Amino acid sequence: MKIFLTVPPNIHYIEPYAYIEADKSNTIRPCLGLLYVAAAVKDMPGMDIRIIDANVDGLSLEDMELLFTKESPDMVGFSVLTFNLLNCMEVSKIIRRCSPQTKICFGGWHPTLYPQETLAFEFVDYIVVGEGELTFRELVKVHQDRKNPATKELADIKGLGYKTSDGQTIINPSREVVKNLDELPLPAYDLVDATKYSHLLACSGQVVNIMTSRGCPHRCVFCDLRRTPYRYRSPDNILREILFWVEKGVCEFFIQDDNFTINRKRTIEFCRLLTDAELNIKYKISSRVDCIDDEISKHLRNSGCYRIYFGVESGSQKILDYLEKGISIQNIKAAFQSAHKYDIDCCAYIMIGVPSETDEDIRLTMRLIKDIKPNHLHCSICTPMPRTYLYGKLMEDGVITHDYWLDFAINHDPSFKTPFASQLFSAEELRRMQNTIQKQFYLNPRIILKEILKTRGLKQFTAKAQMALKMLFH
Ligand code: B12
Ligand code: SF4
Repeated sequence: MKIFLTVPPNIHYIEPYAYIEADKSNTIRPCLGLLYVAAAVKDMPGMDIRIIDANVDGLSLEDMELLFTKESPDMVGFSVLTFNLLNCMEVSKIIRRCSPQTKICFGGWHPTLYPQETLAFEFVDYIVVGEGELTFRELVKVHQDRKNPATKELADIKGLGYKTSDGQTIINPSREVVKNLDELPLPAYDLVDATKYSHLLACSGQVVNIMTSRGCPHRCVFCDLRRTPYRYRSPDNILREILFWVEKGVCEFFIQDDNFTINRKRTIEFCRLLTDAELNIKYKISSRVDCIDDEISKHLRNSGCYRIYFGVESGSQKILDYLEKGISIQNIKAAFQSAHKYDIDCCAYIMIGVPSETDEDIRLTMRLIKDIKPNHLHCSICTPMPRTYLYGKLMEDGVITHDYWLDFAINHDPSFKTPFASQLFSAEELRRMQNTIQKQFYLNPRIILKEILKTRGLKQFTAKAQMALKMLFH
């Protein structure tokens, strides 16, 4: 069976909440969702599975058409976020035209949030809701047994959405999450050329992304992960993945977890294991500020951690409380102090435009940034994302009067502009503030000097200089 798991070219660009210049020059990462799904099926008999990443290989829609016409795969899978939905649809339309018998399957966050609406799209045959490994394996199995499986066979697959022969859309009961992540095979990196992926801010040539946990017990109102079942891989299991890469000459990793240090015991155990293995690797993580202290920082540093991305969000306690971050300004200061003490770079994610946020709150955020001295800064605009708690609450309170995300999920309008949530500032004002904050931060001589000192090679220097010029003249 021939399966192409596909990353579409970026044709449509829906402005996100991130700083646009940084977002557009975001270095391309392998899509871990697709690599995990591929790993779950690649050992099945007769399997010919490929990852087609249009962005890394510079493939246009025309290239895609040629490829799908020539290859005519049995199934194509996409990892669909709300923000790349339109791109996935463009390619799906082409596939339906040039290879009508190919089954098209949408998995990932968007179909999970909007299953009915996504399946209703005429070019989508299947959707997978939630974690995809087991559901996709079962779907592939019934297709291996029979090219066009009977409704009865599809009806038994938990987490699957499908269409009956008379065009009805059916969403099966959901599948429980994978409890023991150690049981999952490692992502199928053998299906991509990992050397093609790098990162502007990385300190070596090649970085491999790994995910060591899923879900989050915390309750930040803007986040899709709010109070989702938290599970984590054991330190031994993570080390196995790292060793696999070290043997291939990779020495830098990005632990992509939303919050790597939630479980203190696991963090320390992992760091000890890594330090004892003397692999001499570097890695970076994201963490909550209340999950870092001197002991953790010391272990992280000793084992090669060189940067922590922190969700700081705001310098105003009132705003932190509104966001239900569950942290204090004191937690933020202590975490940065501790990371700096152990010479770990810190990146602060901050947010402006939170409903009810005033000029004074933003001033407090800027003052906090001066105090905690991050090495990097990402300023986002608060955005009620589809079906998040924040979005629901603003609808309940009558601040959002029309379910525009549902509308987008149904109509997929390419001219859609993401609305923000500020009751005080317009979208233009927020974008202006975001630009000013980013520029002021990165055009500071202390930051420029540090960046130059850390730059490796002409290629990275040119990339950073281009980014700086874009900021200056934007
Ligand atoms: C890493 C990451 C990124 C990376 C890489 C994204 C990528 N292509 O993988 C980068 C930095 C590029 C990124 C960018 C953005 N991201 Co992002 N990102 C994440 C993060 C932290 C982890 C994703 C990940 O790798 N997970 C690990 C894998 C294993 O899990 P998974 O992707 O969910 O895949 C599983 C299932 O979903 C399913 N599945 C997934 N794909 C498929 C495909 C098939 C065929 C099947 C069957 C199943 C299946 O099976 C997988 C295995 O169980 C998530 C938060 C999170 N924890 O999920 C946010 C998240 C996905 N991002 C989000 C957002 C909003 C963005 C941005 C808009 C942010 C911005 N710049 O302003 C952009 C949009 C980019 C774009 N245009 O597509 C939202 C998405 C919400 C939504 N409604 O779509 C999330 C959920 C964070 C949040 N706000 O809560 N992101
Ligand atoms: S922002 Fe981070 S800590 Fe908060 S709910 Fe999301 S993943 Fe958890």
